[in-house]
Amino acid sequence: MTKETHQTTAPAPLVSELQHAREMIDAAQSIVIIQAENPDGDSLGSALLLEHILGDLGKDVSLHCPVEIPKYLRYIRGWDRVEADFNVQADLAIIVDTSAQVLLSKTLDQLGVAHWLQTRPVLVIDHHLEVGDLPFSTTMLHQEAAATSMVVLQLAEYAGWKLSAEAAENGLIALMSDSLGLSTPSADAAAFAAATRFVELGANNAAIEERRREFMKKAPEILAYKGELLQRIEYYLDGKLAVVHVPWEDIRAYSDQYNPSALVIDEMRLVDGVEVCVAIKTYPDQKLTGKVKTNLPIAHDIAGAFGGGGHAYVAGFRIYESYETGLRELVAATDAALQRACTTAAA
Ligand SMILES: [Mn+2]
Repeated sequence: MTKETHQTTAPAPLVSELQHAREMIDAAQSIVIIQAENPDGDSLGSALLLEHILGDLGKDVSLHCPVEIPKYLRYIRGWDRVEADFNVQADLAIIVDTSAQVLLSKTLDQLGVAHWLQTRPVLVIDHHLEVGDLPFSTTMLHQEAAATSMVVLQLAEYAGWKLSAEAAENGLIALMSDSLGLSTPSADAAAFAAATRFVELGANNAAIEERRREFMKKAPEILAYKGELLQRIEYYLDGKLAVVHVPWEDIRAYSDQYNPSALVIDEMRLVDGVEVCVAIKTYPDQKLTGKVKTNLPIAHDIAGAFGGGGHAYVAGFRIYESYETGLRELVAATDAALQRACTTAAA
């Protein structure tokens, strides 16, 4: 058997990158871990994974995210340690799971934080390979992987840092979250190997899933409301575009308990012929937000037509218009994006 077959994680980033990241952490006593303003299971799980590892190394660690951790992520133990305040006493910042300026604008707007980031060491640990556009200099530790927690795991194994069972649990949560339970195209052998490693170190996937489900439980009236929303879905462009409208009265009545669009948007994606799903929420001041989920990689394209953005399959936008006008523009933007996708596929 060759040595490679024993490799338990993805091809390592450059050893020099790992070494540099390790030196930065070794040199710091107080470390702030930053999540961008779109926290998800990977960013939160990876932040907590790092918090446990660095805490066990004797570091003082604080967790920063400029927005509240969404309710659906609160099955992840430790979410309540994440603070909106940025600890400017820290001597190192680690940004997890992003290197896009637009996602850090709320952090950069906090008093003194932009200056802090321009003058202190900043390490970015990420699994997106796009080159970032951060307005301050950073050291990157990144590689193509199914989740940021896999890159953190590599760093820990390289540096010889121990992972407690709590650390491993957060690493597994991050990985399962970004890979939708190891079912996305990014879930390669390295992702399964990392999952195995986290389980060996004490993570229990069934227990995590049970907690997550317990947290997803909803009141009977929410299920009834879901039935109403399902009745209201409308189809355009020969059934390729599915739209559901969530007016302000619904937001006011239900959103404390459950995000209305999250109740139905994934099911809309599972309808024959549907390529694009949009949940439009309308607010009293004519603000209108659109959450876009797609089966073709055109979500960012559609959101971009409204000045919004996001990822290939999930994106969002915000405009100030009436519902009727917004809907008309959405149909046109979706039609154009679908045509571009067809042209690209045919080329
Ligand atoms: Mn991620």
